[in-house]
Amino acid sequence: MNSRFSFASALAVIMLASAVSCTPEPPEPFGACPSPEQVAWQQMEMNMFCHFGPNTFSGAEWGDGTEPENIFNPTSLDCLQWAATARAAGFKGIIITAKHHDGFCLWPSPESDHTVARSSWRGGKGDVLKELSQACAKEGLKFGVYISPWDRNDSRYGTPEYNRAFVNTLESVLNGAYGQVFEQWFDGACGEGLTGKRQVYDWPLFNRTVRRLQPWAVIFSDVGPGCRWVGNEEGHAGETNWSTIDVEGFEPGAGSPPVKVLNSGTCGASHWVPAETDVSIRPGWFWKASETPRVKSVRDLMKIYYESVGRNSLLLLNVPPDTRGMIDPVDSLRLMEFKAAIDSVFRRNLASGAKVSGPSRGRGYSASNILNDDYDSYWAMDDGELSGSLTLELTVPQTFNRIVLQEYIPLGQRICSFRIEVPEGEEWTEIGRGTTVGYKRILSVPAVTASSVRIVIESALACPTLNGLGLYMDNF
Ligand code: FUL
Repeated sequence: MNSRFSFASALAVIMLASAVSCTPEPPEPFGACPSPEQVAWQQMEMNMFCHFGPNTFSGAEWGDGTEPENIFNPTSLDCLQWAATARAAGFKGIIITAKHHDGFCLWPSPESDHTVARSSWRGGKGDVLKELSQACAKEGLKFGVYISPWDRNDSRYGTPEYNRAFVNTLESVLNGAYGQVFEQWFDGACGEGLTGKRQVYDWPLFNRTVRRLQPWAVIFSDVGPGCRWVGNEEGHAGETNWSTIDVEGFEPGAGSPPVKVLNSGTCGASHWVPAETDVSIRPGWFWKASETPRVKSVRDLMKIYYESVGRNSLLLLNVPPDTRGMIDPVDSLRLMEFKAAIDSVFRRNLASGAKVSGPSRGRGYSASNILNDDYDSYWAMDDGELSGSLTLELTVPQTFNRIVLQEYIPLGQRICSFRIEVPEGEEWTEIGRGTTVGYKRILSVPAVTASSVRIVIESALACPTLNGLGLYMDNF
């Protein structure tokens, strides 16, 4: 080693060491934080719900469990058509009603006599879960299941024995036969069964069973543990929507927190249980020919999008297959129009290329991080700073009426209130304000043309973070 080389190496080591010492530590996670699976789940943003079963053929919303198995007879089931439609519409996964309250199983469950195996569909050899899980894999979608604990067919319902049977039912779906399940949907409904009795559900046992067989699955119920019901079936999360709630002492169904709490979450609460907004594209959950003229309009769907995805919630949009076992052409056309509308608004971020300035905790956390596409690169302020503002100098004046903000949720949800300002003469004037941000907040404001924009974080529970910002124009 010559002396010049060793001098250069020493210098490099010193420079590296000083650079490292100048890089601040990331903020400590704040309060209840999401698991990596919950972050990945939230990033899916929109999934498709498929209500399908005997009700599709009977016209009921709640079958009573006495329907003959042969009523289930799709004439040309095509799960690939569901999956291709879902993918084209921008959904990232499909959740199917594997068993609704009528107890009918869309797979040959060994735990029940009320299944596809007892129907003449495909000679009793059919399995909807198999076909759908394979179709999802082919289309690059995740596969999830709704399995209702309320069972109006099983004669054991209403006795402790039923809880054991329900665990076996879960096992036959979650044991890997259908691959990875990204979400297990637990309906809290607990009505009377065949014998007029109600079941006392063993929720801890049900959740343990899911965790044992599919540890990555996000478990939906009124109170999670993975994600929570948003408190209505109309498609809107609260304008204030915390991903945290207190779950101690609550359980799905009658024992759940008030719907207002489910809708808005609770600031600084003990558990990370983000909201999922389930809503149907039709008036009912199951397909009915009579409801085809009432498929929601693109305008309705855009409103739902803004009030779910745009309010820190995942959207689970029900698109029920028809009696052929296919997505109705009216629904699929509407989905394509919906996707085109979303794309037309969000295709181009009018803030891209802007110069962003504002206080940060230093190198690695600068304000400009809010405009790069790396999810894990974010702006953060110094510990103890609970308010602050970022200023964007746009390359040219832009007209916009939608502002997207994203918090870096792996470190917890922090922002309590913010406002957006544009210059008016020498002053800044407010054009809109909001409370929570979370994974994604889309704020609607009257269209404004500006060449600078200021984002003012007014209050936060801990130093604020943001990893995304967008300005868009919705001409719809
Ligand atoms: C409810 C059920 O009773 C409805 O039939 C539907 O499945 C909806 C998604 O959940 O609790």
